[in-house]
Order: sequence, then C-alpha cells, then structure tokens
Amino acid sequence: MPIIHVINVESGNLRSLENALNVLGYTVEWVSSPDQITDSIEKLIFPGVGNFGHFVKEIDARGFIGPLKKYIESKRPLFGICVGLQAFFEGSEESKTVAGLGLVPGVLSKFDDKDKSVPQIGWNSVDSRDFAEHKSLYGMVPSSKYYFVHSYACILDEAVKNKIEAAGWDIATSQYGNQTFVAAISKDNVVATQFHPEKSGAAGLRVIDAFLKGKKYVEDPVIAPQTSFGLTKRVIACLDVRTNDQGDLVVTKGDQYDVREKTGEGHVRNLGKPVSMAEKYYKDGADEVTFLNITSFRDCPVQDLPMLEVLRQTSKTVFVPLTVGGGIRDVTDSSGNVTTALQVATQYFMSGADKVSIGSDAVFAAEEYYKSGKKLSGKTPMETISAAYGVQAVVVSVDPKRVYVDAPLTDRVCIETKYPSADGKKYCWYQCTVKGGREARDLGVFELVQACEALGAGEILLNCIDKDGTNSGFDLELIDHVKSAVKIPVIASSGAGNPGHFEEVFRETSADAALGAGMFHRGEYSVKDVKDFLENKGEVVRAFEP
Ligand code: 1PR
Repeated sequence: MPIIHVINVESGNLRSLENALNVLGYTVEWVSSPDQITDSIEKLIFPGVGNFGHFVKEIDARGFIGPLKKYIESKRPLFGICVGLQAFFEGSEESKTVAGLGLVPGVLSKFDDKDKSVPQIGWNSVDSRDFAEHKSLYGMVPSSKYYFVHSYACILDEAVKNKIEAAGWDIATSQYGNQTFVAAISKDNVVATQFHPEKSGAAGLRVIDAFLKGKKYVEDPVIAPQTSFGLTKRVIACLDVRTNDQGDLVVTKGDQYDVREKTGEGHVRNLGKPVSMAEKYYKDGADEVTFLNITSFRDCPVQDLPMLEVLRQTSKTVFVPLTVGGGIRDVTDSSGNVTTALQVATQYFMSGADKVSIGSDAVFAAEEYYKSGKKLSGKTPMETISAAYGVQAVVVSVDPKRVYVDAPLTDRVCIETKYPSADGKKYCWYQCTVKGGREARDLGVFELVQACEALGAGEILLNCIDKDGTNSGFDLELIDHVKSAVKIPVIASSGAGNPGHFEEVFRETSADAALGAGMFHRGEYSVKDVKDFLENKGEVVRAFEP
C-alpha cells in the first residue's frame, strides 16, 4: 500500500483518520517530530483537535512550525483538519495571546450563541462552487453533509472574504444560524477543512480520496438543488452495553433502567453484539453511534478492555462520530494506583472514540461546584478532559427522574407541568441520579447542567428514567427545561417508540439531536425509517450515502 504521512501530536482520535486512510488504500506513517518532515514526503496530513492555543503551542514547542511552513512553500500536498485549519490563520479569540501560523489572513471568533447552540456539533452543508462553475473543491458538494464540531470559526463578511481571496485562497463556505463561515480553504496543493472528513461518512472519504489522488477540482455535474442546505437535526443510535450472566459483552436495553427479562430466570436482555449492531446503524444512516457501558461503576474501566476493543473494531468500518460512556472518572485500583479520568478518556480516544460521556462523576462534580460557591477547581474530569481535548469531546449523560411538588421550591428550578400527578400536584423538578439510576441525589437537572456547562461539558445527553424503554415519546417538558438552562447542544433521549416521536421532539422543542435505542434494537423501525419520515415532514436530515 502507498504511504501517507500524518502529523501526530496526540491530538484526539487519530485512529479514525488512520482507519479512513486504510480503507482508501494507504498505510499511515506517523510524523511525531519535525525532523521526519523530509524532502521525500509526498503528501502530508495535519489533523488537530481541541483548544487553538493548546494545539498551536504544542506544535511550536515540538519545533514543527518552521518545517511545516517550508513543506508548504515547496508546494507539496498538505491537508489540514479542524484545528489544523484554524492554525493556518493569524489567531483566534479562543487564545488571544497565541499567534497562529499566519498563512491565511484573519482571526477566528466564537459563534454567536443568541440564536443557536454553541459549539456547533453536527452535519452541515458545504458550498465550494463559487470559484469554479460545475466543479467542486476536492469533491465537496452542497448536496452532501459533513461533520463539524467547533465553537470558533473564521466568520465571513465581504471584507474578510475579499482579504482571504486576495491572498490567493479559494474558500468553501457553510452557514450556521445567520453566520457564514469558512468550511474549507485551498491554495496551490494545500487544502484544509473545518469539518472532519474522516467522520463524515462516504462524503468525507470522497474528499480525502480526491486529495490523495491530487484532484483539486472535481467535475460535479449532478449538483442537487439546495432544498436542505444547512445544519441537520441528528439521529443517534445508542447501545447500552454490559456483560450478561454468561460473561458475554452484549447490547441490552432496559425498561426504566431495568435490563432483566420479566419472565423466566430474569436474564439480562441480550439484543445483539455491539460492533455488528453499530455497523448496521451506520449503514442505515445513523449520524452518530453512542456506546454506554452501563455497569462500569462496578469495575475499574481501565481493565474493561472489551469496550476499548469494541471501539477499535467499530472505528474500522463506522465513519461517523462515536461516543463512549461509563466509568469516566478517577480510579484507584486495589494496589492504590490512581488512573485519572483524563487517562481513561485518552485510552478511549486512542481506541477510536470522538467523545466521552460522563454520568455519575458529573453529578458529584456539580455538587462540589455549588458547595465551593461556584469555584472551578480545574481538577474535575470535565475540566481536565475539556482542557486537553476541547469541550466538544465532553458529553454529560444525565439520568433524571420527575419529582412532583405542590408548589415551586425556592432552592431549585421547578416547572409547572401539563401532566399533573395522580394526586393533583401541578409542579415538578427533575432529580439527578447516579450509578445507573440506583441512587438519587439532592440536585435538580437544571442546576446540574448549568454547573456542567461551566465546568467544560460541550453537550448534554438527556436521558429520562420515567420515559426510558416506554415507547411513549420523549419528555418534551424536560427537554425545554434543560434547553432553557444551557447554550450547549442537547440530545433528547428516552422514550422514542416510532419515527413520529423524533418529528415531534424536533417540532416542539429546540433539541439539537434525538437518540433512540429499543425501537432500533428490536427491529421495529430502522434509522432510515426515521430519517425518511423526518425528511417528508420538512426537517433537514442527512441522507445516507453509500
Ligand atoms: O455513571 O459515568 O459510569 O455512566 C454510566 C452510563 O450508563 C450513564 O450514561 C447512564 O445513563 C448509563 N446507564 C446506567 N445504567 C443504565 C441502565 O439502563 N440500567 N443506561 C444506563 C441508560 C439510557 C439510554 C437509553 C435511552 C433510550 N440508558 O442510554 O438508551 O433511554 O432508550 P429508549 O429509546 O429505548 O427509550 P457513569
């Protein structure tokens, strides 16, 4: 297989990029020191994730900046990805004291969160046709969708656009809310994308392939009409994973978190194998796949190698974002050795995860946050992981349940519900739980998610114990309640029983994504059924591309 060189400064999920390059017929040779950027390198990939300042300082400290600029001056092909693209600019509001490489004029700024969630997480359109009619830049077409995950971007107005173009760069654009931003740039043989091509399914692989084959402008006569230009609503398939009574790692599914059969000997429900089910959901068009290791609070996850293996295997064939949750916390083993949550998360990222999901530990961290008068300690897993990998890599998975009260409480935010309790109580709050719903805490979900946003969470996975496994639809009041508390994206979860429930949650609330489990596992509906239904109802969704 031909060789492709990839710069490796341990930035996030490089395994998925390697897997994508393998699928396209290339072997990866990692470039982890600048002296490896030799004259014999023919093509170079420059991936980056996380914080702009952290990333640029890292490549500077390792001595990459000079050799990288020299390589670019030699006009050999280079592909920058995500923060790899951002580093080309002069700077970013994210880290005002750190200068970028200055190859592209302009400074990145944060998306305006008045009308939308920030970070932008999801599948968006890319328009690269401005400069070459009927041709697209490296095959990026407006009829496909590409996976973006970022809070900062080069926001475009006429003046910024003119400046970048005057410096010789072609620009491909995307739209988030009412802001237009740089989705990709290209000059000579250099291209860089804000989106992750290695996580953008077949559409993303085509872009990488065009780069590998040196096809800068791809003929694209079949440009679809832009009826669905813009960010899609995401449909996520979730796999609750645990070891069953026979010792096999299986996908299971509970009713209000009880995963045992109600008949016979009460075995753990076995709905299939995690890797093959994830592949099936990818092929059906799932926008993301989430694995939750639902019993990891019992064991040390570092020894829980099957989950790491599940990720390694899944990331070989599934080119959409993968989230893994369960047991992301500091762990002390029986010999007193401490493995930090950051180290646990790093193992997951190195195995192919794009995001980690924190459950119980986020509740404990939020309790400490309020106890300390809202001080950030810098030590909680949300803080350490987001500092190293960016807020977009940290999901908080919440397991609340409804508690009815006679009147609003003074120490937590309550809602007036349309569905009073059997004994006529009209108000409720949502109580946080830990350890898979087994232990209730004295903390409301509204307060929890606000603390988590402050501590570095980039997204909320909002389960609901009352609704889980009921097939009765999402708890819309809970979703509105949480959306009103935070600016970060919220994934609605628990209760999906048919495609209409997805349509309802997107119509009635501003949920950024919706997740289903049981209805997919039992084969009642496929992810494609949900996408088709949503599209017919006028929602913007990503069609699966073979
Ligand atoms: O606390 O950091 O170790 O994380 C444990 C993780 O495991 C948490 O994210 C928690 O939500 C999850 N978990 C623990 N026990 C269970 C259980 O079911 N007994 N699963 C569990 C939670 C909720 C969703 C489910 C949706 C949709 N499952 O994953 O998929 O409710 O289901 P539906 O569409 O069939 O209604 P930590």
